[in-house]
Amino acid sequence: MKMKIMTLGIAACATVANAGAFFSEVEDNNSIAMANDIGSFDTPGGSVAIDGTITRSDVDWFSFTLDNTASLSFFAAFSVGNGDGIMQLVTDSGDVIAFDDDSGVGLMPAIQVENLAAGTYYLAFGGFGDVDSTSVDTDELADGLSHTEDFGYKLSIGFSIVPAPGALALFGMGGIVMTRRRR
Ligand SMILES: [Ca+2]
Ligand SMILES: [Ca+2]
Ligand SMILES: [Ca+2]
Ligand SMILES: [Ca+2]
Repeated sequence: MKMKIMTLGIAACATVANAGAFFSEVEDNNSIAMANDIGSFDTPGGSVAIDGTITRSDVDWFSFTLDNTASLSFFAAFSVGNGDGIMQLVTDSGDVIAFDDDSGVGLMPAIQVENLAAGTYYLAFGGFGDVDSTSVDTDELADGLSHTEDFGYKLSIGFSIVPAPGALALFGMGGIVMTRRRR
């Protein structure tokens, strides 16, 4: 059953345009100031697969920039074993806009956001007990403290970015080129 869900997650990654990039976390990334930058994303979007480890009192922060509004953004974690992860999505100004505990596979978190505006964001991946759902109201940031989880994880991140109206002409030209190639 778990394998089936994982397959679905990978299929979801594949629907995001651009070949996926791979990234291994680099410690110390235990605060927003020390976040690992996973890059900028523009039309048509892209995906990143992250390899990481959560140890006792550890939290991993990642940053990314959207050059245009992402119609759909997803963040999903996978782990072997019984690790219990949590995830937080934070704006550049420190506003916690999403938290999840167990929406993913097993006790792993998953977050899906529609219409995420252009800008820089921070994603925290940590252990259960660090922060909870009240952080969306209090803006308490994950700091690694008050959790004893210890597990390896893979984090799947994807963005689907629809061209802005001004870019539609260019998009049309791309379509003509493709038609010619088929002939
Ligand atoms: Ca780590
Ligand atoms: Ca860390
Ligand atoms: Ca969890
Ligand atoms: Ca904490």
